[in-house]
Amino acid sequence: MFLNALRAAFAAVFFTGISTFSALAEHTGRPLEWQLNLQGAASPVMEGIADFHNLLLVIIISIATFVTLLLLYVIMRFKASNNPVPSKTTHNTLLEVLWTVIPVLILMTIAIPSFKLLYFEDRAADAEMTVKVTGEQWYWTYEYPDNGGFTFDSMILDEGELGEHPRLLGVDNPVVLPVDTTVRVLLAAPVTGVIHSWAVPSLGVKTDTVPGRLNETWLRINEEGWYYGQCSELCGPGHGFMPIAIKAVSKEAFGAWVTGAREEFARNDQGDKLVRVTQNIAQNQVRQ
Ligand SMILES: [Cu+2]
Repeated sequence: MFLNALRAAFAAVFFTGISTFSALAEHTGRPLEWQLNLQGAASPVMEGIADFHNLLLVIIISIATFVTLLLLYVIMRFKASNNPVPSKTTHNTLLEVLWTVIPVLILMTIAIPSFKLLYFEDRAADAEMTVKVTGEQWYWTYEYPDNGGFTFDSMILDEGELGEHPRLLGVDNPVVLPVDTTVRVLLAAPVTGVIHSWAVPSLGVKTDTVPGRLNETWLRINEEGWYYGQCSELCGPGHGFMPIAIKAVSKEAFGAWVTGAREEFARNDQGDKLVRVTQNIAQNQVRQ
């Protein structure tokens, strides 16, 4: 408890300085130990989110500093010993106009880029390919309708199989996507299922998969590499064990992967997946 409070205080103090450099932060595609601030941006949407976050931080800190200094001044200047005869002023037109107009201007400064970003994130007008994500209990299924329509399940790796993947974030079948390609992502869950959320922080994506509804978002990955995320809607006992791993590759490598994947997943026997989900949950819960 105390440690958490200390950590929060530490974060608050150093947040300002570090976030100034966040625009320069290298994207890692994964969380780092003792990380402060957002994960480095690897997509146009996440770059927009990071810039907007930094703008808000400047505004928030400026307001908090101004109010604190004003309060200290008033406390000292108007305390009883310094100000024995209190003023009976009740109105000041200029001041009242100012404290109405200035907040309105500040809110406009926030609202305009906020709505611009919101609509930019909403959907891609000119997507080059589509991937469908289905939130299952408790793993993800991916479908590539434009590339031959193959489907596969993506399950968490056991600790012994992790290799270079971070703990609880590695999967057996990652989502492979080409870089510099606008990808429309359709998201759903089986009607007998529950709500999940498909979230990859460094790509600025977080959209719910809702039973009986088709949601849409998009992403465009700037660089090759691995990008990790997690289900971000509390969905049941397997919620912490359904990671998302995206492997971003060149367009040529993606073409080659599609050719192999169409064959591999055409004869994919998924009969044992319920058994695997149960095993994954049991093993990971024991470890915690
Ligand atoms: Cu979940």
